[in-house]
Amino acid sequence: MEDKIAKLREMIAESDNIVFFGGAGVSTESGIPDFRSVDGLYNQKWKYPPETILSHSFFERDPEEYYRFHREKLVIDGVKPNRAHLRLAQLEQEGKLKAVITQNIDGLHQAAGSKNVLELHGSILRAYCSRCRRPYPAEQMNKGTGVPRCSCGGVIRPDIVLYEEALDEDILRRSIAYIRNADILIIGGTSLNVYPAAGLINYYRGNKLVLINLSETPYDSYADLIIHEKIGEVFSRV
Ligand code: CNA
Repeated sequence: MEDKIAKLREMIAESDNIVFFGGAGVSTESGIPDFRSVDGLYNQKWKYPPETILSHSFFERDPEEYYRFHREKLVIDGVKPNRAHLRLAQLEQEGKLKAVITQNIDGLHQAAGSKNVLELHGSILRAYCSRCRRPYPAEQMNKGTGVPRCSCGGVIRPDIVLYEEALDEDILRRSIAYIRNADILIIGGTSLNVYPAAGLINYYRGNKLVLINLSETPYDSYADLIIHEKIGEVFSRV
């Protein structure tokens, strides 16, 4: 572990073109459960699996149940950025990190001070009407009860990409460009199981692919440096 941290520290010191690509594991140390860890959302008792509730067709069919899950499981009071978010923001300020590409929907990278954050799956901190697309403050959607409705009668929805929905093409295109041109690509806190996001790794052309994840991923053999440790812990030391 010491050797690997030292190696990563050295790599970071030498580069000014680092790109970070992360997922739910980046926020678990802030108290937000991920999907696939033992205490993640997939292993909790709920009427339907999270993938079903967080799908476009389920949202249309049963917005009431969707919002029960959304408010209980996705919105967590008082969460703060952890050492991984904070160090990434600092690396951007130092001119070393070009972009944070995240699958997370919690807004914690921006809360930590990161400016160039590409949110592949949107954010629960934004809301809009699913019928007329008028924007709404997220507060009302995240805190209220029942199904929030627009003055046009449409259901207000979070600005997140639900399962069955397409990713924003512009964000995807920009993410690919950052990854393709990166000197170092650090991937962390993601099981690399959710596509098309996980496929972004294939656009990297360098030889400094760093993977920081508690559990194994299908891409472990691609990594030039692999660290199976807590990501907040790792970033506090580099
Ligand atoms: P995932 O499939 O739940 O995988 C998370 C991975 O992170 C697992 O492989 C864990 O082993 C690993 N992990 C957990 N904690 C740590 C830690 N402290 N340090 C290092 N590794 C850790 O999540 P993915 O992001 O890969 O899956 C994509 C989904 C999950 C996206 O659509 C997200 O929107 C969605 N999600 C987001 C949040 C959030 O915004 N915070 C929370 C839960 C789920």
